[in-house]
Parts: sequence; C-alpha cells; structure tokens
Amino acid sequence: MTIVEEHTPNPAAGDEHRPIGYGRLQRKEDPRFVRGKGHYVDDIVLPGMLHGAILRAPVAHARLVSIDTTQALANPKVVAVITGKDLEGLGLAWAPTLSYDVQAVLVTDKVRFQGQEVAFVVAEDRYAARDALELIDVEYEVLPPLVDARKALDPDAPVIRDDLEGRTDNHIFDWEAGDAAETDAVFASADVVVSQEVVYPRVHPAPMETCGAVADFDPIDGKLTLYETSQAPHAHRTIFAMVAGIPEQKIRIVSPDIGGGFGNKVGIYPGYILATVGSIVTGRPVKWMEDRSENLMSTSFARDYIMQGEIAATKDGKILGLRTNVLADHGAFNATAQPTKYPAGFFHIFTGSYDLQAAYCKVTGVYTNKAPGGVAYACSFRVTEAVYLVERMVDALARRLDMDPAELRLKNFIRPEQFPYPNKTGWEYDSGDYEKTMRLSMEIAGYDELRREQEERRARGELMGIGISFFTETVGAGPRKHMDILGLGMADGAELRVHPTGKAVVRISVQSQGQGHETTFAQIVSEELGIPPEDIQVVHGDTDQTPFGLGTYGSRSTPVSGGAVALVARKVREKAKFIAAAMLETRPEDLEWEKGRWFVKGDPSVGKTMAEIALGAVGTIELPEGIDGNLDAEVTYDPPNLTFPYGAYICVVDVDPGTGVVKVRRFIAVDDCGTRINPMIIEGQVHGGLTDGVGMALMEIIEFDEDGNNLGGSFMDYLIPTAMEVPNWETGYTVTPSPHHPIGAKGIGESATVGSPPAIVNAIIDALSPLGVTTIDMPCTPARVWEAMQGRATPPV
Ligand code: MCN
Ligand code: CUM
Repeated sequence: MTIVEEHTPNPAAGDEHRPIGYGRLQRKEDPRFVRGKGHYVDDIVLPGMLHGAILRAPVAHARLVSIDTTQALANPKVVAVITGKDLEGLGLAWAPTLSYDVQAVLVTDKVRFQGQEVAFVVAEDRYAARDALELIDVEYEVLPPLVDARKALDPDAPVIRDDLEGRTDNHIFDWEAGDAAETDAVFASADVVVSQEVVYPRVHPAPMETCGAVADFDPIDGKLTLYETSQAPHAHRTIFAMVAGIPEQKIRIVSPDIGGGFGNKVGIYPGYILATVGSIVTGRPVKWMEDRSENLMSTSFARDYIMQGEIAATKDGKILGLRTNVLADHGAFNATAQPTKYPAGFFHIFTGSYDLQAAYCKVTGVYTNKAPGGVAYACSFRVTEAVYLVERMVDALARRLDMDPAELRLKNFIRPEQFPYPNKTGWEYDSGDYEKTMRLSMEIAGYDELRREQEERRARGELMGIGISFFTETVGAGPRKHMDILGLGMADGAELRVHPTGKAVVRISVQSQGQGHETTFAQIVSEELGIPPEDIQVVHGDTDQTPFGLGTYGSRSTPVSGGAVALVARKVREKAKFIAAAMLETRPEDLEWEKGRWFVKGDPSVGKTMAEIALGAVGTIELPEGIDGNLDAEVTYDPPNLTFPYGAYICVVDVDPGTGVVKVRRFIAVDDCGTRINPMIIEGQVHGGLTDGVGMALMEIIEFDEDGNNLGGSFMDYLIPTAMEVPNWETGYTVTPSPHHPIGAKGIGESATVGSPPAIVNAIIDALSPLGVTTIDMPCTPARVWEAMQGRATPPV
C-alpha cells in the first residue's frame, strides 16, 4: 500500500505544522471490538425478555383475504400474535415514512412487496417465535406484480397504492433542477452531443449486523426504553413520540454499538414498532432481530435509477452542458430518507466537478412492488447515482472525441479561483483544487506509463483497461432552513463538561456505526482544549444522555457534529479564560491562549492549565459575575452550507478474454476531505468504500423475476466482495480546507463508495473498447462482460 504523506496544515490551530489532535491516533473503541467485547443490540438480554418474529408475505402483490392465528396462539410458548387488524384498533397499522408517505406496519388490505410484514409473533424464545410463524394460516388473492419501473406508468399497470385516496396510477413525483430552456439552447449550439442510458441497479447496504430492537415498556411509569440499531436515535425518538403518542420524555432510545449501518439504519422499520407494541401488549421486554434474508429483502435498498444522460461539448472538448431524465424506482412506499425539498436527494449535483454553461435534470419517482426505503448504502443522498452518471458521460464523450479521458477532465475542471462556485442546479461548492488532486492521482498511477503498457498489451490481444472517475460530493446536511427530515431541521447539538480533575466528557447527537467517533471527536476537543484524547470520553447513542440532533448519514457527522464539538470546546475555552483570570487576579483581556493553558500576556510563566482551571471552577475562589462554577458549555450547530469533498480515482483492470472475468489490478484513490482529523480512520473509510465500489461494479444486485420474487435474498445470491476480489489500495490525499467549517473538515465516510464504481466501469469499457464495446451496466459479472464482448447489449455511442 502506498500512502503519499503530505503535510496536513490545520489553519484553525493557527499552526501550519501540527496535525489535528494526535494524527494517526489508534481508535479508542478498538480494544473492545477486536476482543469481541462490543455491545450490540442482540447482546442485550433483559429479565423476562420475550422474542418476536415477523411473518412475511411470500408474494409481491396480493389481496389479503384472511388470517387465522388460532393455531399459533394455541402453542404454549406463544405469548401473543399481532395482526394488522389489531394495529388498526390502536391506530398503528400505518406509520409515516421519512418522505411524508405512509407505510403499512402490518398488512391490512394488500401485500405490496415480497417480504412485507404480515403478522408478529411474540414467544418465549426465538425458535418458538419462528416456528409459530408456520402455524399462522393466511389466504392471499394473488395480483399481477409490477417490478419493472419502465412499465410503472403504463395505463394498464396495476395500481399499487390503492390505499391512497383517489390514486389511479403509480406516479410519485416529478422533480427538476436547472434551467431547461437554457440547457436546450446550449445543446443546440454544441458541436457534439453524446447520449447514453446509464442504469444504477438496485443494491443493498448489507451491513454485517442486521437490524433489530429490544423494546422495554414499563407499564408502571409508562416509560419506553427502546434499544435499536439506529443511525439517528434523536430523530427516531421524536418521530416515535409523534406517531405512537407516547410523551417524548417517556421515550429513551439507546443505540449501543452498531455493526455497520451504511444507510440501512436510518429508517424506522415496522419491526421496531412491532417490538414496542409487543412489549406494551405483553408487559414484558421484546427483542426482534432480523435474519440475513429479511434484511436483504425488506429493509432499505439503494439506487434503482434509470438515467438517460446527454452531454454537449465543443469539438475540441470543452463541455458545455449536461441533461438527464431519470426514472427512480422507489418501491411500494415512498420511504426514502432525504430532505423534504429534495425528493431525488442531492442528485442535482450531477454537474460533477466541471465548469458548465447549463444543466438540467428531471427525475420521475414511481411505485413498484418492491421493498421501500431507498437512498441507503453510502450514497450521500443520491450523489452516488449523480457521480456515476456524469463520470460515465464524460468518458463516453472522451471516446467520441477520441480524447484522453484525463485530459478531457483537466480541461473542464472548475478552477481554484472560481470557488465558492455556484453550479447550474443550485449548489455552492465551498472549495477545491481539482487539478492538483487529479495530477497527484496520475502521478501515483504512473498514468502515461500505464497508457503505454496498455498499447503494448492491446497489440498482443490482451484486454487491459484504465478508468478514471473524478467526483465532487455534497455532504454534511444542513443548513436546517433547507434540510430536514419530516420537518426536523438538520442541525446537531454538543455538550462538553470538563470534570474538576481536568478530564472531559463530550456528548454528541450523532451515532457511530463503526466510523470511530469516540476517537475523532475526542481529537477535536483535544485540539481545541489541549486535553489528551484519552482523557476525553465521547458519549453518544442514548437520547437520555445526549443533546438533540439529527444523526449520522450523508457523511454529516464531521461536517455538522464535528463543527458543534469544535465550537462547544471553544466556548469552554472562553469560559476558562474568565475563571483563569479570577484565579490569577487579572483581567480576561490580559490573558493569552496556548494549547492547554491561559497565561498572562508578556509573562508566559504565569498561567493556568486546563486542569487547574477546571479545579478552580469548582473551588472556593470568587468567580466573575455571570460565570457559574462549572467548566461546561453547550451549542447547537446549524452549518451555513454543506461541504464538498472530492477525489480523483484511477482504476486498472484486466479482462480475461476467454471468460469475461474482470480483475481489478490496481486502484489509486486520492481524496480531499479538507482538514484531516485522523488519517488512519480516513484511510479505513476509503478502503471500505472502495471495497463497496468493487462489489457494486462487479457483483452486487437485487433483481426480481417476473412474478415479483426477489432474487437477491441471501448471500448465496447477493454477492459481496471478499479480500480475494480487491487489490492493494493505493491512496493519497490533498488538503483543501472547507472555508466555512470551524476546523476546515469535510466528510469522508461515503466518498469512496460514491467515487469508485464509475472508475471501475470506465476501466472495463476501456478494456473492451477494441471490441467495439461502448457501454455496459453494473454489475459487470463475467456473464455480462462476456455478452458485451460478443457484441450484444451494447448500442453505439
Ligand atoms: N474524519 C476525519 N477527518 C475528516 C473527515 C472525517 O478524521 N476530514 C473521520 C470522522 O471523524 C469519522 C470518520 O472519518 O470518524 C467518518 O466521518 P464522516 O465523513 O463525518 O462520516 P460520518 O461519521 O457521518 O459517517 C457516516 C458515513 C456514512 S453516511 C455511511 S453510509 C458509512 C460511512 O460513514 N457507513 C459506515 N462509513 C462507515 N464506516 C463504517 N465502519 N460503518 C458504516 O456503517
Ligand atoms: Cu446514504 S447511506 Mo449514509 O448516508 O447513512
């Protein structure tokens, strides 16, 4: 592995030569994880706890005729069976989705996707609950399924959402961004227009730990404690309070260690509600934990975008505009998690990293008989689809113009002096130096040499491909006036307290699923206060112990919560100044800060360390007016804008001409996420994301047969990459701080998942181009590559 170490300046520290905190500090959470001592939802065992299991629909579309639960209830180990009818009585049969639609918690009228929740059994143990599912007798009247989004708007398509009043079709929304007329004019004036259909198939985040909950309702004081696999415990609590009618102060949501989320754990699944109802009904705690097939078939999928792309340019390669029409398959309920204003997420960042004259996109959302959810899987709210589209289109243009794809990109990048850059669909990119990052990536790759090698290999009949992707992301949602979930604005709180002995605790509203927040957020505090990171405890994941905030997704923890933590630490530092002044019997304005200590200007030997001030704060000295005796503070941070990290990725593949098997031989990833808090964690995030990218590019897909059966319901069918399929990642970085973030940091958690698939697919098309191949859809399985090599399924560009 090559790591190109470059100096990381930290402008906020006022010191050009010091990395944030302790640089490559090892993760504080790992001692428990590597020893198998993490504490996950399924590790929770409460006295008297019962187990729930969900009966799921075997078909994709069917009218529910009857349910008979008598036999199941007769089983002595079964304590309760809950059906849609029971929930109807409680007003809980339908719950709001995160997109202002409704979703059935349990089917009352009609099954709308295979794997949908039909009944809930609560039993003495997990096995009994599972076994009892077979004793429930359900009669279905099977209806024709609709699993092809292209047919969703046909006049004779079955209407899936007949529960919605007056609904006669499967149309959810039309959404557009950019200026259509201006874009048409630019296209009319262009020398070259290239069009291509680009499909991003349905995939699944498939975290190692599936979703689950333990609900513990105390009938005496009416308090619900809900242990959940949640990326956003506070948002869940507020929504639970609104839906279930339990007063918010009586709800405590705890998200303990989480074994990966990747967007899968943003939504509120019927299982969480059912465990809660189960606990209320039985008066005992109820655990519900999905198995792998339930996770793959019924929880948030990702992508499922059919994109018609068009790119316009001059004949010498100046890109003028981009235009696209997208068909978005949202499944049976519109449950995508994204800001209300943006039904297609942040897809309108599809103008990428290029300085364009015009751009326009239109996205049409439709219902199909597939599982709802959507957006999830390290996507930055649909940026994944956007980046895939633009990077495929730029490569198609390069082929048409017979230009090198790196050269074409370099020619069209937004230039450093153009930042802050307003793009044509409404974003303002904060900062960037794209050319520098691209050139570093080319240097690590030895790009010119690779092209020479490719020529030689081609002459020998070998299929070697080089693919590039340059992406810009929009991460760190807020500000809250533009971004919300169900009206809850996207901002985050932080509370910091320095204990009398100088150790600190910082309470945050975001939730780690493996990203290392206990380490990096301690590093931010350490940087600001000079307290060693090991002396700072990061508390998260418990709504009774942490301030309100919207949680972790869209790589927003560092951009938003990280900003909150830096600001709350600065507030504590300010308060410490007043206390130090009282201790030193001087005026606050006569003090100066150096890491960890306030001292008298001009007399550095006279000062007080953070630990001394913390003790002083609770001591006997007289404090100045308005300063109370505790070294603590709280803030809510509403970011002024998103952050726009970016990266230059180069992929080298070899395709076996005899079998169509693709081998990713090299992958070079140069990322820029602004100020880097912990380079080791960043590298881990990038490695993970690149591995996701190999999975999506080569093997992952959730498909359906014409009867609506989900063909990706197990890891035998839904393939994920292993160490065998990934190369030694070669990573590098540049540092262009975000000008508006308190420490200049941008997010990194999804960059590599977003950026890598187009590089891999572009490399495959490049490898196959001597055979006349101009396009291929993911996943590029040996069968698909073989088809393309035979000249099938690849229309001319
Ligand atoms: N970081 C840093 N310096 C920066 C930016 C980030 O050191 N300039 C560190 C952060 O402090 C944090 C980690 O890198 O420890 C990721 O930070 P960030 O980019 O803010 O992303 P989030 O913490 O908000 O994590 C969410 C993001 C998303 S949305 C998905 S999806 C995803 C991802 O993180 N899911 C993950 N990475 C994952 N990694 C693991 N192990 N598990 C998941 O479920
Ligand atoms: Cu879109 S997956 Mo992450 O934002 O939790």
